[in-house]
Amino acid sequence: MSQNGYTLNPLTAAKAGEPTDFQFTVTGPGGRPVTDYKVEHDKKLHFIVVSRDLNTFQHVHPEMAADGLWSVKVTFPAAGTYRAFADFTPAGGQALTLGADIQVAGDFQPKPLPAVSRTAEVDGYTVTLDGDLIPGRSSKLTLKVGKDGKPVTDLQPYLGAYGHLVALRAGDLAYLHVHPDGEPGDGRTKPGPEITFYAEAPSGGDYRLFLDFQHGGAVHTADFTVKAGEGSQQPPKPEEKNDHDSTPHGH
Ligand SMILES: [Cu+2]
Repeated sequence: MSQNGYTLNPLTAAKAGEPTDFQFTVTGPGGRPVTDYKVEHDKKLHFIVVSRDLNTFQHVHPEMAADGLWSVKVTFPAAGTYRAFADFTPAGGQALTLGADIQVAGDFQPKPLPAVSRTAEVDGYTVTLDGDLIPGRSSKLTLKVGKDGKPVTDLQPYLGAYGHLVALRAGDLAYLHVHPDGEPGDGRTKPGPEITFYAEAPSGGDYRLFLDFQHGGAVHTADFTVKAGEGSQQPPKPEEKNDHDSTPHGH
C-alpha cells in the first residue's frame, strides 16, 4: 500500500453488481494528497482493479479534482475481495505502483485460477501467447492478435502503444514490471499482428496476464494464465536455440 512515503487510500465502500463512483487519494511523504503527476502512456494515473482470485480485470482512468481526489466509475461484478493498483509517477519522483484491498460485501463464491493456456478468445479475436516467464530475469513475451482466422495488422494505438500488458502473480498479486518493445510511430513497430513485451517474473509459480489492445474503435482485453519456472518452458525454436543465454535486449 505504501512505497517511498506514498500511500493509496481508498475512500469508497464498494457494492456488488452496480456502478460505483469509486474515490481515492494518493498521499505523499508529507501526508497530503498528491496533485502533481507526470503523464505516462497519455494518463497521469492508471488504475487496475482485479478480483482477488484474478478472474476479473479492469483497467480504467480516473479523473482528479484540483485537491487530489480521484474518482472513477467501477463496477465490482460480485461480492468478494478485490485488489486495486494505482500506477503513476509523482512529479519529480519515481514510477510507483501502489496496491490496496477493497472488500465488497455479500455472498462470496471463490473461483479457481483459470487453467494455463496460450490462447485467449475475446470479442471475436483470438490472441496467442509465445514466450515464457523465466524467474529472475526479463522474458520476452509476444502476443499475436487474429480475427476470423486472419492476422490483425491494423491495431490502433491505445494510450501510446499497440498494447498494454499487466502481469500479476497468483497468490500474493505481486505486480510485475512490464514494458513494451517499441511504440507506434517509432519506424519499426508494426500495428500487429504481434505485440512484444518484456516482463520480469520475480519467482516461479502461476501468473495471470491481461492484454489490452484497441481495434475497430474498441478496447479488448485478452487474459492468460501462465506458469513460470521449471517445466514451463516451450522447447526453443531452432532460430532461438543459440539465443537463450543472451540478454533480452541484445538482439
Ligand atoms: Cu491506464
